[in-house]
Amino acid sequence: MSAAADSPSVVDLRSDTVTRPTPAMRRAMAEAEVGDDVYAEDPTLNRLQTRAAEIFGREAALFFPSGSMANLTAIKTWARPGTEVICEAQAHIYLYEMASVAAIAGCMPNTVPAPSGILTWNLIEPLIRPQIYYRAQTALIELENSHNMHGGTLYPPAVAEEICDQAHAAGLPVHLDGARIFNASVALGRSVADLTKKFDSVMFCLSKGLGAPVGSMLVGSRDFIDRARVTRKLLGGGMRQAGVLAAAGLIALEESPKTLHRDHENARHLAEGLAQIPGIAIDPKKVVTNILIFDVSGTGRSPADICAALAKQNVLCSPAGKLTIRMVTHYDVDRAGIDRALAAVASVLGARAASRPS
Ligand code: TLP
Repeated sequence: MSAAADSPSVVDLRSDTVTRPTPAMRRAMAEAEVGDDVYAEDPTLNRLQTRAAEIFGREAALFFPSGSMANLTAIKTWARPGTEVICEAQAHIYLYEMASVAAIAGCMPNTVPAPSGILTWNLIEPLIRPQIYYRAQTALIELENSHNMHGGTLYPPAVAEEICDQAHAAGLPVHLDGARIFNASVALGRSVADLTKKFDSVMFCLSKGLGAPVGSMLVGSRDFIDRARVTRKLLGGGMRQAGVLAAAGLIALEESPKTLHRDHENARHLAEGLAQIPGIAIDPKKVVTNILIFDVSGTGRSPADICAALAKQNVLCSPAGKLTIRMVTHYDVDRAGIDRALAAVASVLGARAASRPS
């Protein structure tokens, strides 16, 4: 796949993780001032962490090689082995992180499906275990915003705030998987600091829509981040001259949020075009960020079969479920690329192109 994915004629909609570092990021990486981060002596990494904490209005931040490791570190820092973590039934931590919640943190995920992936306190409260010594205890609640496998859906800020308030009243911390919290911020017109202020810890990714080659961050209180640093080292995540990565991360943090609205506009345009192709079911109004998940059961073809046929036309995307396909927009795919993808889907499904190139 990689040779094809490298060609400029390929429209790669598999994920926003495929974005390449910009020329400015590459320059900054080459010139980065570095030191040994296990001694906390990498000046560029320290700058990134300080800046991330500032942007989120928190005391401290910590850099990670991946979002999965940052989520696991947060879970392991908050929750002892033998306790439970409440999350939505299609949460990334539950479906796509190698069962690390159980395998490494020693916790049991306690899941509940939620409409559009958006939990409410009413859905969460019945999952909290009674405080009886012979019952496993609830240790943490985890939310995901935007919600990946529900198509980039968003928490109404009041719903997330109520969950945090009620959880705190019940003595429980709340961790946010905010891999794409900047997409949420742009779509909702609220700052990331405002959207996340009630969470006890927040993970966000530099390496998705923000375009950095590597990196995710945890933000929280100084005490939490100090403990998370210990957990990260325990997981083998102590890094040395990570400033070469942080240099790209700093640019991602400052510059990339400004252009995310284009990815959202492209996603809506793509959804509107797909909705006109017979056999595809998607409601474009529900596409509010950069992820589309659409049902292809009406085509009589499997998602894998459609994705394979699209790959032959240089359009890359992936099955999301037995009946669905996921496409993700990002800055390496422009409007012309989106229109090429639409034409390819129409041709693979034997329909007329749903959208003229703009
Ligand atoms: N998501 C990837 C795949 O793993 C599905 C993608 O292509 O979307 N939280 C959320 C909500 C994510 O979507 C992801 C990655 C992660 C955490 C993990 O980040 P990484 O890949 O850096 O470990």
